Amino acid sequence: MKGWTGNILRIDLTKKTHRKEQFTEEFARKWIGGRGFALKLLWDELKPGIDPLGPENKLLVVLGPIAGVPMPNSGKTIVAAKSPLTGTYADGNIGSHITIQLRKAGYDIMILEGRSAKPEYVLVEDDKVTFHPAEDLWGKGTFDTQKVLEDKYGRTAGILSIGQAGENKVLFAVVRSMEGRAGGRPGIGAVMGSKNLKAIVVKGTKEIPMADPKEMKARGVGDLKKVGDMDKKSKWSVQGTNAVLSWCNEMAALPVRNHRLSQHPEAWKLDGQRTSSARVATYGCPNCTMRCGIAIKDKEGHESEIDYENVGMLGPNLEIFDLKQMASLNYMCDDFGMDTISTGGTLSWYADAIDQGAAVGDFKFGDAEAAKVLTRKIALREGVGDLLADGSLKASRKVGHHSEAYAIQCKGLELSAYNCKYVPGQALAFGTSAIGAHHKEAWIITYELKFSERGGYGRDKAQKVVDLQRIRSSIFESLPICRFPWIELGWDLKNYPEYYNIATGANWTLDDFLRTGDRIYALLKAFWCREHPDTDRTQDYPPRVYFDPRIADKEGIIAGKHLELDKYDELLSHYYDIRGWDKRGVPTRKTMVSLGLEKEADQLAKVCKVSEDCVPIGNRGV
Ligand code: PTT
Ligand code: SF4
Repeated sequence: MKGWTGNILRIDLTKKTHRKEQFTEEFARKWIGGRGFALKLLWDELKPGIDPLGPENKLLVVLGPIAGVPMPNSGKTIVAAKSPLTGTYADGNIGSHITIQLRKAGYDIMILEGRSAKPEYVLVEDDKVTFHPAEDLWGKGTFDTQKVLEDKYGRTAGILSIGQAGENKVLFAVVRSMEGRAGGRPGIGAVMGSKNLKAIVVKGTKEIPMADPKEMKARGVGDLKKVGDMDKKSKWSVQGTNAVLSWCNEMAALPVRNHRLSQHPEAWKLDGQRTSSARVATYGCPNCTMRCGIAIKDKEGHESEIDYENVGMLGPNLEIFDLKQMASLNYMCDDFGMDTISTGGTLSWYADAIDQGAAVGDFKFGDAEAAKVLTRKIALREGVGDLLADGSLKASRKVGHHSEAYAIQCKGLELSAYNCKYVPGQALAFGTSAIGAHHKEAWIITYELKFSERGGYGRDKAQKVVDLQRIRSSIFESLPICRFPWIELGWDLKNYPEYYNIATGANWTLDDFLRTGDRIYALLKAFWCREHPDTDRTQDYPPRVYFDPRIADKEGIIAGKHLELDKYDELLSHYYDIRGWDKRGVPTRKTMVSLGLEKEADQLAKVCKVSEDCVPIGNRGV
């Protein structure tokens, strides 16, 4: 097998054993790598209904055929498990030296099973696996943990770690790597913590097998330079991801005050120009010539990387417009190892619930000092932090008083920083994202607001969401590789099948990837259905408050506008038609069989009703 190492490293944390297993070429060609591998393995190996924080859950670190080789932006790793936040398959895409080191150690997949009796970290050095006590690291933040392990194993060792949030099983704890990287929004850090696993360290010395190593090297060197030059010319990484903040504000798509507003006159204080001027360092992933991570300092001098999602959710969404205060919250999330998006979304829900009289407390929008106190409490699960550490949906269900309506989440995962109260296509993208409301599945907002009718429900939007889910699931999450050269610089998509072919000796076209993307998306949704057998189309709705005329903006370019339920439902039906899913949003047997998922359709049918075929849109009666 060329391109893939063909090896799985399976580590049992309970028994302290490990073994090397092989996967077949058929498996590799059907699922590519990254998300594809992780999804199929978790589908096969996890019994439906298991406790995500129990020892029976598995933590996967997964690569693919061009991960870690010197190709543009190929330093990404997938971390995956069943999520404690959403109760379904979850993954995150994280830049890390582990991408290169694990491949050089001879593996594409690492599966961590069971649970250590005491805090530990695992060290993988080629074929050797050792278990080390981590009591001295337990209770430390991710910055210190990274430093201790780097001092011991070197700057280029592959290191993944968790902070106190993961240790305390905050349901939106992330895994961290290097100075600035964070991945696994739906609680992959909590799964790692539940296994008493503080860190994973990998060092490898082998050659990564390639079908055409000469061509790979020549193409890689040339393309890395070309992407770097394109970036310099376009100046994209001068402001990086936060360039989008002022655009969102202008377009009335910014989350302000828990999405009750979509614009704010003070938003400029946190825009790309301000964050770029405050830059004290630049971070990036391995194998990248774009290096988009802008690091700034807070008042105490703590340095952390800010990206648009972090700024949007910890800034305007909480009505905090002081750059240094926002930077403090960001630093705390990074050090505790906690997702900035869900932290911001849960805190804003809490301020809203107090405002609406649903919860008792003294936290208010705009109170940065109180937000910092609460952030610490969440990470340590102290006092009200214990409630908030379960995320906005679970917290709202405990608090009651209709506060679930303004928990800004889908399938339990808080929305990334785009206010969709009058952006139906992006609302559909969040609603149908099978891992919960993450923009990485389909970011159609720029297409929608630049090239399509604002507020319209045209079928083109459903098609666009499907197209993006196809491309992202198969190419970017499964090779896996960073999508920014394509999104931000217009680097041609056709490069990726070419890289894949050079690595594996295959002869794939873009269409082969798109079809695999459909297979992955059908199994992703089937995973959700298997875990939630009574699922229905309302699980693919955006937050209910978007349909409520009472929260329409009072002024500005979308004054009085909001989403309309009957039209959204029709758009959702178009989406299901394109996908070949029934009116509940469950993939039909016919669709699954056509994608090579016959066995999986049988398995799904044991717990959830699976329709044979779709009902044409006119007969749905929605
Ligand atoms: C990603 C999500 C994002 S997406 C952001 S900012 W973004 C937030 N970053 C966080 C952070 O930082 N610290 C923290 N404690 N929590 C954070 N939560 C949020 O997590 C990231 C970049 C970015 S920056 C984006 S868009 C792109 N995402 C990619 C993706 O998803 N797939 C892909 N193939 N390529 C991508 N390239 C870009 O990578 P999750 P990273 Mg992350 C500090 O993991 O779970 O998917 O959540 O990976 O290495 O840090 O790079 O405006
Ligand atoms: Fe990492 Fe940014 Fe480079 Fe992508 S563009 S590989 S996120 S540094």
